[in-house]
Amino acid sequence: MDHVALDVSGNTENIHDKRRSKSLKRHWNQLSKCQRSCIYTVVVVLSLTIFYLVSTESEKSQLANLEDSTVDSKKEVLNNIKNDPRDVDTVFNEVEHDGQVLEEPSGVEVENNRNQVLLPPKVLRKFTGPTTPRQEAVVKAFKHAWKGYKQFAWGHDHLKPITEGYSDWFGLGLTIVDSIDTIYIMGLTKEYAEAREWIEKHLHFDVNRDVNLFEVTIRVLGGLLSIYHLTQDRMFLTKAVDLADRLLPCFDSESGVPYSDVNLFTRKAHAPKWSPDSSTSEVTTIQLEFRDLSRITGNSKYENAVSKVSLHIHNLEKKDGLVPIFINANTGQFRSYSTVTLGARGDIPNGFLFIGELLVGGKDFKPKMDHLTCYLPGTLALGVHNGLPDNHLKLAEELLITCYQTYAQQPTFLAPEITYFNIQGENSNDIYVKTNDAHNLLRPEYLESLWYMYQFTSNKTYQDWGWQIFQGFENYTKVKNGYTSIGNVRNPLNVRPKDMMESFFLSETLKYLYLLFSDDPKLLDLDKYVVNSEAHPLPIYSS
Ligand code: DMJ
Repeated sequence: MDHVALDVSGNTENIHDKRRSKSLKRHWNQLSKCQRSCIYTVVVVLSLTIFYLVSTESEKSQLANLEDSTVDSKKEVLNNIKNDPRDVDTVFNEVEHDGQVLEEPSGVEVENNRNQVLLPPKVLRKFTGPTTPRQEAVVKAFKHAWKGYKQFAWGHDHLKPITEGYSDWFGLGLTIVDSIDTIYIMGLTKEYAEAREWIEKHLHFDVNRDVNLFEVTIRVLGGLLSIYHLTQDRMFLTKAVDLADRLLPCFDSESGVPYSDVNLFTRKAHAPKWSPDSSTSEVTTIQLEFRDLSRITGNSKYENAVSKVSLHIHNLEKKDGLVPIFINANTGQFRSYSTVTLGARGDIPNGFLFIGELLVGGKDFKPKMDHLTCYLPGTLALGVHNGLPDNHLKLAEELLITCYQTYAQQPTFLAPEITYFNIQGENSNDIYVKTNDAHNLLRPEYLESLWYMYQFTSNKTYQDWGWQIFQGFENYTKVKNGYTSIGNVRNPLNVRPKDMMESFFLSETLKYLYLLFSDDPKLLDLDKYVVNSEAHPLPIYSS
């Protein structure tokens, strides 16, 4: 038997090599055909195994490199796949939407810890347009409003439909950004293209203007994030990140409770001009948007800012668990003796349940209910759906009836801004409206509640109530160039049009009506989406 000698001398190397090769060749020739085939097979199998092991290692190291770099879309998708229970094909297919290859990101910075980037549950779905006659009527209303806005107020915040003009509050094209997800959900492709193009080309945030943190967060940041999730179009995300970075200085107060206003260009934040305090509801209602942004980008700074506020307010001392309406950003304390607007309830002649206000730090009760409060039945129902006690649903149903009365008792079938309740039992009327409170701003809160309640109970009466209210809007607020707020719901002969169509009419009011009239209970699945304060759906994350 030959052996291989270890030769350390350079001179003899070639001779040994030749001998060894001759000897191997002789052995090979002596083998049978079958033996040679066996050896071939073993060599091929071994080579394939080695090749597989080497390429797996190389892929692992590529992924590790990605984790340290600024993201680009393909890298992000690759990375997200690691955290995503869905299969690779599903995720990649979703990145191409409706045959449109998605934008490369520009300037979206993502923090290094890529493991923090979470994909939401699979929520992408196609919205193909109205399927019921009532939905068709709502889409027609939307198109009418959009046409007027496009003609007379394009790129401005709000349409003034009577004087054929516009009004600018923040100068951010509010109506477009606020309503683009409604457009998408209604399946309006032409309007979607117009809105998307305006946002891409004209929505810039380096404007030397003070804006309100809450309003811009719920309407603009929420709008951008929502449409980003619905379409996966990264152009919207890029804009959202830019905006959020300009809003963040609001949170740089001593207490962490945000200032109410910020200049988007100088990024200087401050309290409102008329008061040292921020509004408690405003500073606490901007959680979803900032948390969502941290989940998408992997940058925890947005979530950190808002969760600090949440923790702070939870830790403050409260009376019966209720909080006053003002809080100081510097001290982090509630304003003494301020009103609690959502505080108590009492029976009136026909036993309607309502929400009143506690004044002077909770000492006096005022039987007054803003239309804004009619969001509460829906929120209670959502709570029950997510595990809160069942008796909250009973409360929700009763409040829903009371809010219905605020519409049904007016000859226009439209609710006033504020309703008072007769708790003295002086006459047989349950409710009354003061002249200064008789306006209707096309608000959505009650329709929002009807939609939630319909989602969870399937009670078609709620659809019918929504339809009655929609007829009220059609009869008394529809004008030649859109829809207008009105000054008096009590007089159908003179509703006193106020010449203003707020963005939330398209963002919320018409969206909730469209959803309410759907025959598909999962058109917007409340186990997959959570809806922000301005009706912008955002995905629910598992953690
Ligand atoms: C909207 O901007 C939002 O719903 C906000 O939370 C309250 N006010 C209006 C609608 O009435």
